[in-house]
Amino acid sequence: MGSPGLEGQDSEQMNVESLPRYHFRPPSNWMNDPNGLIQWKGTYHLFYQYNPNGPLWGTIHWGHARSRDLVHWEHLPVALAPTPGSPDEDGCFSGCTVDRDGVPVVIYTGVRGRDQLPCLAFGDDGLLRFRKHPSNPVIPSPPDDPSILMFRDHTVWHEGRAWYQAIGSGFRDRGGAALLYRSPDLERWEYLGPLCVGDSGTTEPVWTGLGWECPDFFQLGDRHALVVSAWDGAPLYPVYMTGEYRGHIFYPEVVHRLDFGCLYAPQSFRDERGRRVMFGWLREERSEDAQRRAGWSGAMSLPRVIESGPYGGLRAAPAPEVEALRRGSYSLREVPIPPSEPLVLPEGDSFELEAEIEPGEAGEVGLALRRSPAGEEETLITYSRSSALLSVDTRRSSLDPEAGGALRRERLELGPGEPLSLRAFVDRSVVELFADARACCAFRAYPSRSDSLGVRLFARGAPVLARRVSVWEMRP
Ligand code: DQQ
Repeated sequence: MGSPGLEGQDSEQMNVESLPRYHFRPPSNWMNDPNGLIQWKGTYHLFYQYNPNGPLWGTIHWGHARSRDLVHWEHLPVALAPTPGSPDEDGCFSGCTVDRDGVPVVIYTGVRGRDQLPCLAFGDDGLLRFRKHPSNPVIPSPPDDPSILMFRDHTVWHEGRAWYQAIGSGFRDRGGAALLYRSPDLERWEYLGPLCVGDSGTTEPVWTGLGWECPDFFQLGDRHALVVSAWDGAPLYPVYMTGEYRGHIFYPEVVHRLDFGCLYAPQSFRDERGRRVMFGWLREERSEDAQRRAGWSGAMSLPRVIESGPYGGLRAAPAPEVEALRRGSYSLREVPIPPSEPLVLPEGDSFELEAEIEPGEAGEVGLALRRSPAGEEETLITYSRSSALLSVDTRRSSLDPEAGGALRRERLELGPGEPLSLRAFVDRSVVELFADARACCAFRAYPSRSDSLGVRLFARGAPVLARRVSVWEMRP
């Protein structure tokens, strides 16, 4: 698999080579959270936080795209823009869309000065034009409690004969929170109390931050899940909690990071087939200067289908529709890999790799991506069965000092004899890794060399067995 033809290579090499080819993003400028996800009369709508005026965060609008298959997207005009002199004059922050008796209604956070308050907008049938509610904000202030640190972002659902929404928040000295409201019509809201409060004092099993951004609350089988983006003054990571929802309070039983990479502010929706489909914002990991020079920032994850997993966990796997982008497959079976001899796979910067590997009891199995011929640049994914740790190391992904880099680790226990199942989606500067659909890590790598295209599987310490390896080039 060669690198595709590149335009404008001379003017901005890092820009051209890092721009993803099959992950969604607007043609230029800044993008962050997915918003307002909905399948409306068959068509998927993806809105997103967007700055039409530049490649860094600011003047936040709602960008818009639609798709018939979750994979091929059509860009549409901006859906929501700040209205001067109104409660959203400084920004239309994150929110969601619901169907109120055949009318698409957007609930978002309007920003004016220091105020961040819930606002409504009504869409036409194509979701192309939105009319803002004349009485915005529909909740005039946060609950009267001086320990409330923040109040923004919305998850809305219908239950019994009422609408409910939870708003992202946090209590000083207690931790993140989702505050619950009820309404007969989405326009008049009554505060019921916290749906759930985190605990900023604990680090086990996962610290959930000082505040929760972008709450997403839904039922999955006989349990409920609350997904929040943990925040401590800056974005940390997304966390999911599963547990019981009883008497308008959510009692988490399992708490876990949803993704241990750069994914943030995920949002999900139930599609017409009944699937829970999620998108998340893939943050940049290079310097702000590099983003400014590139003229763009942020990418959307692939659509992930969320299901219940064992022990109250969640499983996330790319929607099967993504397979429509595959072409030219390459596959191998039952290949032993000794520590002295890596298994060299086809080169590329835009592909999907699926592997099932027997990691052995001793040593490590690894996958090197975006490797230059002599290894000056490489991105490493390793797994050790004995320590049950999956690592993603981008510290040597790039020789460019502005490219960032980190070592990330997540626990991943495999059952006795269970092989390691990996799926990696490489899309220039974007990588999304799914390990057995249980541990997910989206991350960014910005190799500076045009020959950093090598891909190899390797063993450290003891031989491993690659039971099955497939690689597909991915269509833009
Ligand atoms: N992004 C939005 C906020 C949200 C944050 C602003 C999360 O609504 O809290 O762009 O990334």
